[in-house]
Formats: sequence, C-alpha cells, structure tokens
Amino acid sequence: MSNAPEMIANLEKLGDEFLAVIRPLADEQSIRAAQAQFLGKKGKVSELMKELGRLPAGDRPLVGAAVNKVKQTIEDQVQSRLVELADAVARQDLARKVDVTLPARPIGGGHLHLLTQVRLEAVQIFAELGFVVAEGPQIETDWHTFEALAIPKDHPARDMQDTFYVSEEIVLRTHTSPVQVRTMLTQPPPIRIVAPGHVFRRDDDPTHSPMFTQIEGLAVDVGISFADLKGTLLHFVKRFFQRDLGIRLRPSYFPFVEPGAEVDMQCSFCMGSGCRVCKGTGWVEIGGSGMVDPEVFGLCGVDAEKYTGFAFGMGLERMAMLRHAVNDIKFYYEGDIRFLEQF
Ligand code: FA5
Repeated sequence: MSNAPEMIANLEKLGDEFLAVIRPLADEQSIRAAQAQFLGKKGKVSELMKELGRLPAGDRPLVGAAVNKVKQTIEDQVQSRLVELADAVARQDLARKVDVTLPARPIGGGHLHLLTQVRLEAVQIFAELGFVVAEGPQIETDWHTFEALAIPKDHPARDMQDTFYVSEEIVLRTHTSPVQVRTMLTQPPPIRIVAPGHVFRRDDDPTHSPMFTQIEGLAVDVGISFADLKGTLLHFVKRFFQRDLGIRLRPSYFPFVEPGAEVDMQCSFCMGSGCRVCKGTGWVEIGGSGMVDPEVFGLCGVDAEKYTGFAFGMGLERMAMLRHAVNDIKFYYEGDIRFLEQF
C-alpha cells in the first residue's frame, strides 16, 4: 500500500516524465495524445489517483494538492509547447513569403491640390500677358475692403457680400479687390497685377463656400479701355479651358467700377447649347469686372485725368468646377484622397 510521501514523489516524477515526453514532439496532435496519456481517464495521473482512496484520511488533502499541481504543470507545459510551435510555424511562413531581395514597392508621390494647380495655371496665363502677382492680407481693414472701393458703411452694396467682422474696423476680406487698393497706394502706373487668394463670406451651399479663392486683376495705364478688359478675359477663358469658348460682359453694378459687368463664359459642358449646368442658358457666370471708377482712383492717389484702368475678380473654385465637372464645392476642402487623386 502506498503512503503519502511516496505518492507525492511519484506525482512529481510524472511531471518530469511528461516534460521529457513532449519536448521532442513537433505537432499539436501528438502533444494532445501525450496529454491524454497523462491526464486522460485512464492516464497515468488518474491511475495514481485511484490510490488516493487507500490513504489515511489525514494525508489525502496533501496528496490531493500534489495531484492538482502536477495536472496544472502538465496543462501549462502543453500550452507553452503549443505556443512555441505556432511561433515556429509563423516564422517559417514569414521566411517563405517575404522575399527580402525583391525591390521595395514604390511609394506613391503626392501632387498639388486641384485648386493650387488651377491657381498656378491662371497666374501663368496672366503672366504671359505681362501681369505680375500681388498679395494682400486675408485679415484686412474695413477701409481697404470697402471704403477705398467706394463702399461706405451705410452703402447698400455691403449687403451683397455678407462679411465676417473681426472688430468694427477689421474684417476677413470678402474679395481680393482690396489688393487693388494696396497696389495703387504703393506703386505708380503702369500697373498690371493679378492677386490670387482666399476670401471669406457668410455663404454656404453646393456652389458657395464660406472660404473660397478669387483671382483679382488690375491694369492701370494711359489709354486702357473696355476692349482691353474684354480681350484679356477672352484670352484667359480660351487658354484656361483650352477651347474656343466665347465670353459676354453683362452690365452689372459694383460700386468700384464704372461701367461694371458680370463676366459670363459659354458653358464648357454644352458649348453654349444649353444644359443642366448652365440652367439651359448656354452661359455661366465666372466673375465681376469693369473700368476702375475715378472715385477709387481719387481715394488711392491715382491721377484720374491721366489714367484709366480695368479690374476683374473671378472665383477659382467655380472655374475648376466647370473644367473638371466637380458638382460640390465642399469636395475641394474635405481632403478625401479618392477625390484629390483624380487630378
Ligand atoms: C466680387 O467679389 C468683386 N470683387 C469682383 C470684381 C472685381 C468686380 C473687380 C469688379 C472689378 P462677386 O461677389 O460677384 O464679385 O464674386 C466674384 C466671383 O466669386 C463670383 O462670380 C463667383 O465665381 C465667386 N464667388 C462668389 N461667392 C462665392 C462663394 N461663396 N463660394 C465660391 N465662389 C464664390
């Protein structure tokens, strides 16, 4: 008949024996078979446990604890051996699948945002006509944005451009026209500038955004005429859209030009025959324009007796929308790579 110390020693031996058995095994099936051989109903541990009943009652808890310990040891060994095996298989797979001698996959190069491309292209077309780029601040004084352009505080034209005010005298510029003012105040004619840049208005729908881009143009010299304005804009539209599109200058009111005109171009989708984009009219508006009002010359220190000038301001998002069939202005600003990478 066994006694407790002998049983405990035998149980410990079983633990060591199990370790020796599974160490060389290299697949899950044989490890599980070995586990059953020791822990199964007729396994070696169970056989030993049969003798538990023959022990004096006082010894049983001690031996019971030793049985549990050896069971746990065997379970732990099975678990850690299985993990080792899985690791080895993963390493083998990796070695087989990754050919480290292959050249690396090329990293896709980025490119300029569509609006940046359009802005640079527009500037390039005007540069070929002798215009240079001028800049002004986006946070602008009320005076440069409105007053110097003959739009005093109580003028109804202020309602045409819903303004973000920073303070009573400071605004987020609502158009690029204040760059006209800054240019005329600092450089004598002849002037030929274009001023691309961001502008801000309380405006929000599929074709209007609270922040958008305009390109302003200003030419001041002796003998500048309305024909020069039309010729410049016509050349621009043909070059930018690379098609023989016409323009029309539709009488309109801007306080800082006289006469003033909206710039319409023939619809680039239907070539003027009428479609959804141009609402059946054959024409789409791209900006405003006109001859610089002598009052503005006076406010900006230009001799209105000697010089005349034309000015225009166009929305670049609108033109990119027409050229690339973009149907919501928000796409430009959302940063969705699926949209951006098309251009
Ligand atoms: C002006 O802003 C005048 N400063 C243009 C001008 C310059 C007239 C020089 C005369 C002489 P207007 O508010 O119409 O004009 O805006 C010009 C163009 O900007 C519009 O034709 C349109 O293409 C674009 N635009 C206006 N509001 C938005 C907006 N919220 N989102 C996108 N584009 C806009």
